[in-house]
Amino acid sequence: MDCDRNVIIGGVMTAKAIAGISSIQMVGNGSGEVIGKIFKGKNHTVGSILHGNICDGEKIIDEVIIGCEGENSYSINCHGNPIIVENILELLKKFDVKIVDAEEIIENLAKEKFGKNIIAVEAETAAAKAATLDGAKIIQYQTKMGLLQTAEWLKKHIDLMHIEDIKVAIGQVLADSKIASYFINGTKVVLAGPPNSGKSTLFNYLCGKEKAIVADVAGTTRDWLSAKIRLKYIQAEIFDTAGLDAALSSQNVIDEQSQRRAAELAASADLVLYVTEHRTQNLEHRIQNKEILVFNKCDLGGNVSVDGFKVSAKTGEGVKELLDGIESALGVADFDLKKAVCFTDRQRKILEQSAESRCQKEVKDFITELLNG
Ligand SMILES: Nc1nc2c(ncn2[C@@H]2O[C@H](COP(=O)(O)OP(=O)(O)OP(=O)(O)O)[C@@H](O)[C@H]2O)c(=O)[nH]1
Ligand SMILES: [Mg+2]
Repeated sequence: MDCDRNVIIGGVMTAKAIAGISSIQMVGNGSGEVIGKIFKGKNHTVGSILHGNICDGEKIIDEVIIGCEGENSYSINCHGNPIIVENILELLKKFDVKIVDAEEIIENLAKEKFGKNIIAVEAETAAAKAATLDGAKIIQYQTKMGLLQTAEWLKKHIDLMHIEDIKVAIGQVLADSKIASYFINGTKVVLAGPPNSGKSTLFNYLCGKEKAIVADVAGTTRDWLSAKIRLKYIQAEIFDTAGLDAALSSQNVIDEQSQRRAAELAASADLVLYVTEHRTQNLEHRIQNKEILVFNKCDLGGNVSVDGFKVSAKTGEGVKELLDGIESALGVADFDLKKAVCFTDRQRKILEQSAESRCQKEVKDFITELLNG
């Protein structure tokens, strides 16, 4: 998106919810004149905070506090009632203010603030959406050190480096970025395994509520369910799926679909918890890579010969260890937050392309693109 200062943009910066106050931001050349036409109160100067009314002609819309943050940047802090907010936005439209979403405004303000440091500009919007505080910290670190520093260093020294060493360095950044993305975006964990093994019971235990139907009947779950849970370091979206059973695939259209969906979800997961009964240890549908084995119903006894987590979704035994195991398997438990990582699709694509490069010159061009946009 280009930052055209001659178009005045405005939008709501606070979440859409019932709230005491809302904040509407307006940026672009001529914003001050718009404020002059709709605000009745003291004259505004840069840096001032004013109390007064937003008016449509003689009609008062709301009593507000206006922050004059720059010559062409204003925040209108009004009451949070959505009708008031809507009325102010409608009024702004009358003065040719283009209403956009908060992300576009943040990006515009960041472009103003950081100019050509595109990584810092991208960081502003990405950090606002980060799923955890550590995720936001990782992003902020990339704007001065981390990715910025690594890219600048590579650009400077690339001609003296062997192409294979460059690829190893870039490969490391990409591998670390995958783990960083769990802090930034959260992770997808899928419960899969044979029917009746206790997947839905475990899902409910992890969510802390009876969300999924549980029954002592194989094939209880057909459509998948998901819920977001907070682990020690990251946020995870967990999915409960239909029990995997080859015989069900050809039984009828619904079972065929639920089998396919379960397999697709498992394939797209960051991590699969393969849940099987402690006593039977049915490993027929294992996903092998990116999975951990969960031997459920350990309260009923039995011995396990394979590595995995012994749990009881009924009593909660072993679940804490399982949760720690999830974060260890994803690599977040001991992840150094001060690593160089990429955090947008643009950055990732450029790094992936540079890792495929055949010569230093090609890599240099990609790194220049990474830094300059
Ligand atoms: N004793 C014991 N019973 C359990 C445990 N976990 C689940 N069960 C029981 O096992 C039966 C099946 O549980 P579900 O959670 O519905 O199993 P599921 O894997 O979701 O089954 P499908 O949806 O058919 O694939 C229910 O009767 C549960 O109460 C456990 O840890 N211990
Ligand atoms: Mg189920």
